[in-house]
Amino acid sequence: MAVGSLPAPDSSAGGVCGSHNGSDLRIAIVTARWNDHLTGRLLDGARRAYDHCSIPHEAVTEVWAPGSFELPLVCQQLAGSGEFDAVIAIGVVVRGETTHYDIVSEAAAVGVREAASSTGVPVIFGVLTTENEDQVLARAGDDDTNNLELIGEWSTGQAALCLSLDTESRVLYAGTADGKAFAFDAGPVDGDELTNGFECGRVLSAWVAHDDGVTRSVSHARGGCLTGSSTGPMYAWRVDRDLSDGSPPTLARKMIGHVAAVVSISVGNPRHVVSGAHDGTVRVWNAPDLLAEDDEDEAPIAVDGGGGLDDGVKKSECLYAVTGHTVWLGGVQADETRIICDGANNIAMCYDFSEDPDDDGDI
Ligand code: DLZ
Repeated sequence: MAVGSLPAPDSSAGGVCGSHNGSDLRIAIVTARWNDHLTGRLLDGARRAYDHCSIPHEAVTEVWAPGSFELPLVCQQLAGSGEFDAVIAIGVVVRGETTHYDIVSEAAAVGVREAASSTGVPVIFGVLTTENEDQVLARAGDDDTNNLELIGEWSTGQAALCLSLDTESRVLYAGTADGKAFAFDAGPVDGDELTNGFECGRVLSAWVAHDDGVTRSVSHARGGCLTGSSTGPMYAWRVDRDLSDGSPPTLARKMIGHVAAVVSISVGNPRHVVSGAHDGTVRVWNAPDLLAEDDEDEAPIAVDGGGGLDDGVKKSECLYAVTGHTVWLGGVQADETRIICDGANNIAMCYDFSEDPDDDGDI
């Protein structure tokens, strides 16, 4: 069971948000003996998850049922006993040649749901219904293959809407709902000789990237990152991971052109940046030079003054569209010769931009 991490809920906003701290919880786990070579693996995974959620082992009661068909009855009894805050049902139903599969899996699913709704105690459905055993093994591997181990947390204070991990410089970028951007130390990597000195969770830089909207997209690039706003602009920032005093990065370029939220940015092609927006438009820009060592004090390459397009930006920009539909989250990729983008209308499009005679981005 994967255990993620969310920013703490904003109590002043009146929201309701769960937590992964189970230190006060009493849990019952009911496991089907049928297919116990598989259900045992799932049970092991659940046991490992106790630790991640701070659930003391003595607060967990393990119970066995003959098969998945019997899980609901046992869950019902445990949930109705008043002794548990939550019950977990674990089973594996593999399709065979008879109709048993449909009967057992439906009985398990409906029964578990009813056990929860009739008692008001959460009963978690941990029953895998699969075509074959391989599908189970893919979801219930040994060790931590079915468990993500939580090794670090980054706090952004506000909902993080987008992330981008620079594996080379070990910086994790995040954009948040209040228009900010964060550069975090991404922590150690096994075998990485730069491991020493990396401190997972440390804020390298935090800054207001977009003061008129939310930071809707972020993409790391060599020497920094690009952020896209919910109101259309996209900015390129120089970030030096060695300047870890939290000071804001320098703005390398403003890229003004989209009129809708920039939901996706691709820097897969070193010479171009490709961005996709909520209205289905895709734009190609000349890649800004973010390598601080080239010219640390360089002024912005092109800055738009007041919402229009200045020459420097417009010249380097081309516009495409995914038939007028929202470009999906993460839905723009570009390599040396192609742009691939997909829209909310289930259409993916591929543009060839290999022919760029004067190398200025005009295709
Ligand atoms: C009988 C049966 C069959 C054929 N298949 C499964 C299965 O794939 N997974 C499972 O958990 N249980 C199976 N069972 C057993 C039934 O759940 C039940 O235990 C028996 O029918 C006895 O009531």
